[in-house]
Amino acid sequence: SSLRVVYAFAREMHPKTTDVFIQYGTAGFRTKASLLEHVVYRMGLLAVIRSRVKNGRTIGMMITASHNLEPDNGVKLIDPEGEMLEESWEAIATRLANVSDNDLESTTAEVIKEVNADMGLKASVFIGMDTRYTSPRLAAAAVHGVMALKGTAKEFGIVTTPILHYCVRCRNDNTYGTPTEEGQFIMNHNHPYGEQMPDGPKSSRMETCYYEKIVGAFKNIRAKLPVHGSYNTTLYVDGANGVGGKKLNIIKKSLDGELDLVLYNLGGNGGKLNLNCGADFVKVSQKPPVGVEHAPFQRVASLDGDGDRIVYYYLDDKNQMNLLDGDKIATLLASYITELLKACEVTELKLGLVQTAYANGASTRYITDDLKVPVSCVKTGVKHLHHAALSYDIGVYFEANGHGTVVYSELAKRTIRKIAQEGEPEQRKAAQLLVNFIDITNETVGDAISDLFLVETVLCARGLSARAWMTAYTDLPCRQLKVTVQDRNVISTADAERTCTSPEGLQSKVDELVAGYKSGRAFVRPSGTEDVVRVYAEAETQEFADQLATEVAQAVY
Ligand code: 16G
Ligand code: ZN
Repeated sequence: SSLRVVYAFAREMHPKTTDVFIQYGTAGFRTKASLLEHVVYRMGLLAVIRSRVKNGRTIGMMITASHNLEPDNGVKLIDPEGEMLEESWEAIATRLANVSDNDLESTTAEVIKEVNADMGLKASVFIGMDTRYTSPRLAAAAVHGVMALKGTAKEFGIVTTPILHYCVRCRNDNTYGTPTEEGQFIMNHNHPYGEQMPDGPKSSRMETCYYEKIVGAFKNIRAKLPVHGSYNTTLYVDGANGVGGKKLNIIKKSLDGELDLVLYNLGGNGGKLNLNCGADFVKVSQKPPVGVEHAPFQRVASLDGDGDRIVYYYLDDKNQMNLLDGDKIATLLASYITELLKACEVTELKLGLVQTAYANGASTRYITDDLKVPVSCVKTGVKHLHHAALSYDIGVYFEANGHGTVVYSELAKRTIRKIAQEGEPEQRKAAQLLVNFIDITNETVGDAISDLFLVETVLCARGLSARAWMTAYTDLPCRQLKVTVQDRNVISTADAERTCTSPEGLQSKVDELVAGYKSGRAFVRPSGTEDVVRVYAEAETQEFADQLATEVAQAVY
């Protein structure tokens, strides 16, 4: 059949040239870019199958390796609601990625049968990529995979990961917005033998596109809340030489003094992607990034390479690093939402916070004792946090590394919108702010750009400088290390990765070491993205945290 010809042809173009086993991990497939072409092609096939299982709804494919260095790349699938691929499909993805070229056709047929996909349905896949030089080639492989199974591919070009998540969500739920960035170039690949996709949603439509929605809502709030106190409208940004900074450069033009963005590390001047810069570097090394000019106490927002993480920091007058990480952001947002809910006199909505084992112990104590907000701890990886956050009417989730967002239930949105229209004047005012706050939020996934505008909103509303924000609570000094072992999978964990269940004896050793330190806490977990074991420790002083981390690392080794 014609399908068979296209399929064989496309496969020839993206043959499997390596026998290295690859696994769909916490954030999809991620490895050296040179090992990925056949994987991405096959994920194109899988995206079509997934779309058909979801009744033709749109699936997303993002080509990125996030905060990893330039030689790496990766691919992950996005489900119709804009969420991460359903976990039960990860094994299918892994299987399809690893079969030989000879077995690819039969395995694909098996998968189609197993998941009961109706291959007569149309299928739609949105494809986006980060700024890596290997990304266009991989995006092309994705398109070929999609077309081989008669799906329709729409290429978004270079976008942040969260923008693609947002567009997928909008395509499947047009009440959320229009699935485009503003004025961007979109290429449609309608399969010659397949059903033509009805013209995609047009950017000329009245609904708000990504930038308009976020920036519009931000400006709305600014118009209601004047700048005051120690808040300063200048914000420095470390773009990690990736896509996030580039997008902020577009947004910058539509801001009229509400926020003065000073952008660094936009990828020019030989700046290398994520190299000694970006959110992950800043958080893990606790050092300022290269490529950014610093002024004492000037707040800086540091993004990661694909724009789904953000941390803030400032250097003080002694050039000391003061980090405002995901925990600080989560507590800032949660406390502001709580304040607005109180002003709305809403008591029926339950707000909760979700963290991982990496959350600083001081933040967890602050949330419980001072904010008096319920807090839960889940395994590392956005999908786990996102899922747990959905159990609250308003769920705030953040990893300490700066990945997070807020999710609002339909009930929460309905309740708040109603008060914004019908409440008493004071209630109405607070509810209207909340409505705008919700619109700034990208609820599909953590989004550095959306988070940046949320943080700036709260700081401005409260008249806070970064220094004042810092005083909410004092972080316990902490240290992260990685240990290379022969097989990281010999380590298994329970209790949201806070306890090692194997190898035998390791946890009691860790307990013993921790007991020797005041305010000590430590855990060991196998990485989901790299072939290493990670160690985290915190203690009363930096020296003790470093020492504890080293001792625990030795126990692993
Ligand atoms: C991925 C995850 C991130 C997690 C990190 C942990 C997503 C989108 N990203 O980057 O949330 O913190 O992996 O990496 O889920 P690790 O398992 O190597 O420590
Ligand atoms: Zn990222």
